Amino acid sequence: MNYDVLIVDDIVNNIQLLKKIFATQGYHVRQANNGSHALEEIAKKKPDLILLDINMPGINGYQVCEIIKSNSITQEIPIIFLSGCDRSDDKIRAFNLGGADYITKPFYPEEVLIRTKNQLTIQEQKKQLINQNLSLQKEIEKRKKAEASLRQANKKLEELAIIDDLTKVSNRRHFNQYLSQQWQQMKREQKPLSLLICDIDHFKLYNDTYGHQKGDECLRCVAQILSSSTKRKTDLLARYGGEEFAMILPYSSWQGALHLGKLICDQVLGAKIPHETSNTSEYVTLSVGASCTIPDQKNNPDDLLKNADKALYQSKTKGRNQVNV
Ligand code: GH3
Ligand code: MG
Ligand code: MG
Ligand code: MG
Repeated sequence: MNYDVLIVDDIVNNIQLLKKIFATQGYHVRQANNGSHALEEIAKKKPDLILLDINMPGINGYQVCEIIKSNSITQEIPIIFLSGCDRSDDKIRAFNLGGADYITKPFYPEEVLIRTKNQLTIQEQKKQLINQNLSLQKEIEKRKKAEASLRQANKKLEELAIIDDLTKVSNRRHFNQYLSQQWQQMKREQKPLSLLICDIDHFKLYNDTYGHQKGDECLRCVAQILSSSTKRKTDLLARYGGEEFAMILPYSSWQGALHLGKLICDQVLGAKIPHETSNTSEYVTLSVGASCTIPDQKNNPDDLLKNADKALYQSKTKGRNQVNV
């Protein structure tokens, strides 16, 4: 590689000699006769390596080194001191200032060449490491992003798998999962678990009168009303069947379930969705069946469902638009 080496020395002979040896290696050599000249050369173009004399008129080599090392742009340039000062104090000072190597004068040209090559190789390896590190970091970033979008996609899929397409409330599958989960939880805590099954009255007639599309709209509207009436974080509303919804109400007594059942009947009626062919009301109404139990060994979630179904049947036969338990 065509390295750019800056030789800083106030003795022209030294420079000439070094230039000769470096030329044999194909290095591009620049020269400076004193400290400030050296700094000018460095500012013009950053060299790959600096050979630095210590004793020079004006700024000495130590000071030049300090200036180079205190500048973030130039601090990585390897500096080899080349000096007549041969006391260990001088060398220690040079290394403390960040010098990479130290050669004493009079020097052997071969030694200077080898030490220069060593420093250039070290520098090359450092650059490679930095590049490897950079591309590794880029790779890590890329993978992190890919993982994040995968997680997001998975989350979306999981959500879709438990949501009813039409009404956007939980689907029957999620209902079943949640019911057995809450059954176990309430069994452990010995707390009541309530269930509401809500069935839209005369919905077949509604479809026959207004069409299937309006029927879908009505289902979405009722789902919305029911959804906003569930207050606790642990409550779950699901679409249980065609025009049937169910609510799982952990920690809710049968009085609480009845109260909520009554409330949603009132709210659906209060929404005044016209239903001219219903013989219950001129608006869409809801019939609700409620059940409640403290789970134990003797009963199971199916009993809770059966009881709510029986209560719903009562609501239907007693005239609809009501809740029974
Ligand atoms: P009842 O008061 O006894 O519950 O009478 P009903 O007509 O509501 O009950 P039935 O079980 O006879 O009819 C339910 C109707 O719900 C029939 C079916 O076409 C309709 N339905 C079920 N799922 C959907 C749906 O996704 N969209 C629409 N528009 N209608 C649906
Ligand atoms: Mg039904
Ligand atoms: Mg119905
Ligand atoms: Mg029915």
